[in-house]
Order: sequence, then C-alpha cells, then structure tokens
Amino acid sequence: MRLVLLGPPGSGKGTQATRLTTQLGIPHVSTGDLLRAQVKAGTELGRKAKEVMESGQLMPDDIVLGMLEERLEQDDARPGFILDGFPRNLTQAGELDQLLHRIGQPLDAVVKLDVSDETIVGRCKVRYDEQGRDDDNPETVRKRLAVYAEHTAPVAGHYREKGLLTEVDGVGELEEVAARITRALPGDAVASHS
Ligand code: B4P
Repeated sequence: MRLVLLGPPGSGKGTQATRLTTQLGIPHVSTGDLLRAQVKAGTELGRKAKEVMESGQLMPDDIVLGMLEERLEQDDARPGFILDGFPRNLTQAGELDQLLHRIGQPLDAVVKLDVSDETIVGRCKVRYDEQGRDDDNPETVRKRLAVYAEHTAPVAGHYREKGLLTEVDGVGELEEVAARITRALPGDAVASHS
C-alpha cells in the first residue's frame, strides 16, 4: 500500500500515520520528522530547517525531495509507505509522480483529513503548552494555515483529477478518525496487510 495523507498542519496526519503503520506494517515517512531529525542532529540542513519551520514557511522543494528520495530507497519502504507532509505544493506533487513512476511504485490512495482552522489552532496550542514545539505557537500556526491554503490545498485537486482522493472528517476521537481512514482505503490493499 502506498498512501499519501493530506491535510492542514495539525490535522492529525502524523497521529493517524503512526496508527496505520502498525495496522498495515509499512513505514510512516514524515518530511516534518525527517527535518526535525536534522535539527536535532545540528546539521547545516537542520539549522536552515529550524529557521524555516519557526517562521511557518516551507523548506525549498529540492532539499525536501532529496531527503524523501533517500528515505524511499531504504529496504523497509519496498512493500509500501505512508507519506505524511509530502507533497506540500503542486511542484512537489509533480516531482513525486515522477519519482514513483521511476521506481515503479505508483500511489494506491490519497486521504485528506478535514479539520477547521479554529480546531487546529486549539490542538497545536495544547501541544505547544505540553511540548514547546516552536512552530505550534498560535501565531505561527496561523501563518502555517495561510501557507497551507495558498500552496498545499491545490494538491487535493491534483489527486482528485487522478481519482485517488478521499476526504475524511478529521474531527472526533482518534479511533473514530482511524476507522474513517481505514474505510477510505482500497479494500484489497488493506486485506493484503491484515
Ligand atoms: P509537519 O510535521 O508535517 O506538521 P504537523 O503540524 O505536525 O502536522 P500533522 O498533521 O502531522 O499533525 P499531528 O498529527 O502532529 O510539518 C512541520 C514543518 O516542516 C512545516 O511547517 C514545514 O516548515 C516543514 N515541512 C514539512 N514537510 C515539508 C515539505 N514537504 N516541504 C516543505 N516544508 C516541509 O497533530 C497535531 C496535534 O493534534 C497533536 O498534538 C495531536 O495529538 C493532536 N490531534 C491529532 N488528532 C487529534 C484528534 N482527532 N482530536 C484531538 N487532537 C488530535
């Protein structure tokens, strides 16, 4: 199963991807997590990523694509993967199509989590208070939501045209949202992993 989880920042992509990883036995590939690992390791890329993430903007496409390509080449991603946080704009969506075509691994499904801006600001505020993630402060979250509306929202149309997109209500208990996502996945793909 090769799946993309779409949705605004804080819509629960990472949370649900972690659950799906256990259910489907395929890795969760989050470009946000890959960037945060670089920040933690104190690399040059990490220093740039820290600055960009704290401003609520997006990292340059070529850097994120290079990181993703390297990750998808690893053995554990051969049976499939759950992409979270990529693609973030139409350029990245086009690059992903080409990359997956090159490695002969086209997408099976794209699930978009729908959550209102106010709910997202509230959720991220909880995480900001608990974990102090700089880009979760309400002012930065509003900037990230504006970047999402301008750059990422059009990506849904790209996948709708390809007949791959299902939209799912992302508000509710974690189990409820998880069940909605499972129902949105192609049946044969879920069965082959259970
Ligand atoms: P991400 O790491 O992708 O963003 P995120 O806000 O963590 O989103 P997610 O939707 O995964 O939310 P989560 O499950 O954690 O990106 C961070 C930054 O990295 C970007 O702003 C950008 O700068 C950079 N970046 C990443 N990818 C890039 C790319 N491709 N190109 C360029 N730049 C890129 O959930 C959020 C909170 O809500 C959690 O606290 C969770 O516990 C809570 N929650 C989840 N589901 C809930 C539910 N049903 N009910 C109540 N709370 C819930």
